[in-house]
Amino acid sequence: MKLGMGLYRSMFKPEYVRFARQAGATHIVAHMPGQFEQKGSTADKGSQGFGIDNPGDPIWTYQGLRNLKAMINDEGLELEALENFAPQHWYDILLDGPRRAEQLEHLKAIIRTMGEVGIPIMGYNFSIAGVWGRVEGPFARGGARSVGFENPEQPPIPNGMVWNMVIDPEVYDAENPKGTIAPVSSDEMWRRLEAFLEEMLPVAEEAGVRLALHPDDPPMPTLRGIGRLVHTSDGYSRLLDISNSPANTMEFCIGTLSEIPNADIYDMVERYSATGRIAYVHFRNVRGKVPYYYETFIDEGDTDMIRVLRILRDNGFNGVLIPDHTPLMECDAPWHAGIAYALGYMKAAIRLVQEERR
Ligand SMILES: [Mn+2]
Repeated sequence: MKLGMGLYRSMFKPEYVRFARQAGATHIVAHMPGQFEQKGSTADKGSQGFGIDNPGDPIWTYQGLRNLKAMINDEGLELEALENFAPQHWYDILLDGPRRAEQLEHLKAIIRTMGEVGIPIMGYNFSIAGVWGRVEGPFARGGARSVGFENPEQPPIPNGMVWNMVIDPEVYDAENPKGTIAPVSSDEMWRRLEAFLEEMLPVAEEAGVRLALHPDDPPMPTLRGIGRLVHTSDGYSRLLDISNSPANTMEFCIGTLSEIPNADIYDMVERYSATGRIAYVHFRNVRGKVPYYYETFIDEGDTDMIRVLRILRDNGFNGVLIPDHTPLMECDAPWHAGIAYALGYMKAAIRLVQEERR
């Protein structure tokens, strides 16, 4: 098992990679879209959700990805995965809209480019509502600020917003009528995911890239009128049943999965790590389950994270684990301190479970 760290788009800089190395990480997961502030909060920013999706970001070109990987390699780390397509790349794939075919071709080109550059995993979250509705508060130990979910009212999604980001009006179809996105059933979302994978998996296999699906966060059965996919303990099983392709894999989020009601996180870790199709792990802890939960420090939530590591070890998981997100610690560098705390804990815990086995 390998220790990794996730970086947001604004953090693709040598100093952040060196910080990861100093904290013991060997791998980077690059979270591609979004304008998350460096303070690291992923709570909503009002009516624009996470913000406006930056159109034409050159990071997605061959040159952009090659430079990103080179920058990370120059600091002595590996680039393990890209995380999340930009909403502008695939809103009509999610919405089954008129630009679907064109957008599929663009995503295939991105996957081929990843193969050429040598980036082995593309993490994705097949969702229209996206990560939405979270609040920020002093929910973690000692009043550390973190995000939570408190069964919010769920207004429908305005047209022009996908994955909780606003598509740039010059990119999004200007003729798109005002109003809101009509409800979509969960079965229809599964149908769209299957159609997406049918097109993408052969390309990914040929490029040597694995597509890794994140569970729906928060794991509600519907969010803002849109059906969700992986929000029960059987959700990933349905994903894996779609195709046996080695490119059809999971971005296995311990935090999100442990928020699923009436489900046992250790059973899920056992069942799914035994398939060998976990591409990488989001290793974070949480207190509570939907529709009420709070993100915590790694050692204070409902889940025994060391027990999770032992199961992963016993099933031969040899991929990367990243902290995902953490509470912010009270100091001049709240995000850095929170992540460094998680990485130190993870590094010791991984060594512990590996030594136990010898
Ligand atoms: Mn996650």
